[in-house]
Amino acid sequence: MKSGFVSLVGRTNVGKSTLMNTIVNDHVAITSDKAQTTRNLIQGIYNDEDTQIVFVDTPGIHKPVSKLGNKLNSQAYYSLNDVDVILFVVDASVPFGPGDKFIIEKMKKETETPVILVLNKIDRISDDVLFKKILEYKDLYDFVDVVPVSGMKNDNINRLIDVIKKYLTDTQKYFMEECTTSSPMEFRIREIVREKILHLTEEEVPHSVACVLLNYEELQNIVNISVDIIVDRDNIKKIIIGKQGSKLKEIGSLARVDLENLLKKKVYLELYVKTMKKWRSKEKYLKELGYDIFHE
Ligand SMILES: Nc1nc2c(ncn2[C@@H]2O[C@H](COP(=O)(O)OP(=O)(O)OP(=O)(O)O)[C@@H](O)[C@H]2O)c(=O)[nH]1
Ligand SMILES: [Mg+2]
Repeated sequence: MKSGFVSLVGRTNVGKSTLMNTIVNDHVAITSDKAQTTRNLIQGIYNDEDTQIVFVDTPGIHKPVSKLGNKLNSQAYYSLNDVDVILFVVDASVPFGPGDKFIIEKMKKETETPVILVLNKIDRISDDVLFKKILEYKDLYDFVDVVPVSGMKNDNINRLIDVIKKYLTDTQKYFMEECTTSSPMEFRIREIVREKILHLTEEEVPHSVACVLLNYEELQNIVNISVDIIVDRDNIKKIIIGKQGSKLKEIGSLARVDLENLLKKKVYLELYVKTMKKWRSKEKYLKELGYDIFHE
């Protein structure tokens, strides 16, 4: 039996959460094409006959413009040294950028942990381009290995797991085998609602949204759930509600399908949209909204 912790770090949008979901075969972290989808450290647990790997998904590292932004970065850095291996995930279908360079410099300064370069989204590029990418990245850092994958298409994931296994140092199980994540149900519920907002709105909306679980009541045949959607401006509130409530209705029905899958029961979901000015820069609200649960 081998076990250990592995963190996924990289720029926003490179596909860290998608990759982790594929590895653990469950939707434990929400994903979207918007920047900064992940806001917390999220553990995804992988099991096979002789191995347990705890993956730690992190918020994409970026230039912070608010207290929330700072918090997200500090969580990502925090996961560099407490793990057996780091997966540095890059999007192989876009050029190497200042964001990647910034993270490489950070890793050079702040960690001795082995780093595997994961070239993701190879479903979007030719073998020729992939070969060039490998050469381009190889000399930038002393990576212990390079593994091209497609998290979305489940391509070459077994190879990645085999490589990770070489660096695991523990021999004990941390979680029961049925667990795919350590996140509390309350967190998973509000993240599902936030994911649907990310999917159904445009770029300006997502960053100003946080979700809070107001009520969870499990009856014999149904679960009653209410979630507050907190935004920092009234015009964002209008966008989320939509014409005659149409957008909010759409968000609600998509979220309900996922919640019913998660809870294996019928769900009655109520959503309320509220404005709370500048919540992203108010320490107190960040705490209330659950943004430092791994730091205390
Ligand atoms: N074509 C392709 N798209 C992918 C792949 N993996 C992820 N994506 C897409 O890339 C976008 C970002 O994916 P996420 O998994 O949310 O990215 P992330 O790195 O977790 O982003 P942050 O949480 O913001 O740091 C989504 O639209 C995914 O569907 C892949 O292997 N191939
Ligand atoms: Mg993510």
